[in-house]
Amino acid sequence: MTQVTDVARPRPAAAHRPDPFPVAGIDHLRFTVGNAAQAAHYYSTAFGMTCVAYRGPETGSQETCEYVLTAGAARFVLTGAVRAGSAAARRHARHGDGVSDIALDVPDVDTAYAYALRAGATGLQAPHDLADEHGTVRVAALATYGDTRHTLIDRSGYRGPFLPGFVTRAPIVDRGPAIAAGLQPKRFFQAVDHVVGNVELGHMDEWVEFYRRVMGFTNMAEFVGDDIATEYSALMSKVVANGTRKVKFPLNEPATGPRRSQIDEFLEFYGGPGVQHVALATNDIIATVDAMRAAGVSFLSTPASYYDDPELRARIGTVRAPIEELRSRHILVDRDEDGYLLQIFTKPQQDRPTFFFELIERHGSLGFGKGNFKALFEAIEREQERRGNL
Ligand code: TYF
Ligand code: FE
Repeated sequence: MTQVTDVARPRPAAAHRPDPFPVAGIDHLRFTVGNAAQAAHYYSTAFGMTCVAYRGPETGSQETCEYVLTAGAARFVLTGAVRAGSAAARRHARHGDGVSDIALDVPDVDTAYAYALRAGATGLQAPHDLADEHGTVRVAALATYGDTRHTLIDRSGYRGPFLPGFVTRAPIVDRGPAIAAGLQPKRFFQAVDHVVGNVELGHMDEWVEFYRRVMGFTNMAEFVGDDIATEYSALMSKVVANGTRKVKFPLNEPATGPRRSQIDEFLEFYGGPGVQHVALATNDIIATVDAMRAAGVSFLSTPASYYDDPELRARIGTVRAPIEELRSRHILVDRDEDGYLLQIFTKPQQDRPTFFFELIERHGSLGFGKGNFKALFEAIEREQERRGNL
């Protein structure tokens, strides 16, 4: 079977109007968690990530312990509070585990920051240098929805393991034997595909407008409008992306439906707007799901009837694996005019019913699985019901 590779469809840049806020990609995602030492272990064992850097009390950082883990181009920073009453401890007390920072790789931090402030963004940290023996990094930070931030980073002048102050750290587990035995893929995923924000009722368009005005992002076609919202999803959703489509931010707000919106559940338990899910791009979702399940990660289940639906079967046509292989793993399929995608969603990743992950394997499709929204939202609602939050 032919493998169609992920086709990016960059829009031609307007030559006369250079992008004032170019974003090259996501530099890292920071998760502020209750116990970074244990989270680093989870992401190493269950997500196949590699610990590459660390900073904490042993390296002169008194307030937090931070572990940097990578899988291909995806980089997570896990931050835990060391001291009672510290900023990280206070944040965690309110929100629980979650994404506190979607750090963006920008070529010119000062220009981007100045432009963002003129466009009405809230500055959290003015541009400044961080330096050590490996070189200099330029950083600044902007506020986005809730208590989430965008750190802006230009690391072109740096060769260290992560950022100044971090030291190289050996991997937490040796996955070599499992990889050699064919029990685990070398990488479970290779990049962050998209990062989704949940915002309050009536505020989605404001945040779409924020990304348009501040970062020059544009709307992608995929959205959940009124029609779908009232029928079953109880949410509205729009997607904004940068010019290259490499950075994609869907934004959700609750809608009034027959049942309590999953977005309202998030907002209540998280204590406000925040990152709902991160989609991780994999080139072998079957191997990844098998490895993650074997390590104890739980995924949402899909009724067998989903795979028997003749309409779905006709629409998706032939994909790279037999449907049985997808059905047994609860992997969803969607196809649009550009190609198809395979996707699956984990259950919430912490005690609160808030943040979760998606795995996505794209074969041409630039969408988000619109054809799966009904089945997906029904699966989420089954979980909400089990928690007594429907
Ligand atoms: O990112 C997306 O748009 C898809 C579908 O609450 C989705 O992953 C949309 C809203 C939602 C959960 C998943
Ligand atoms: Fe998604």
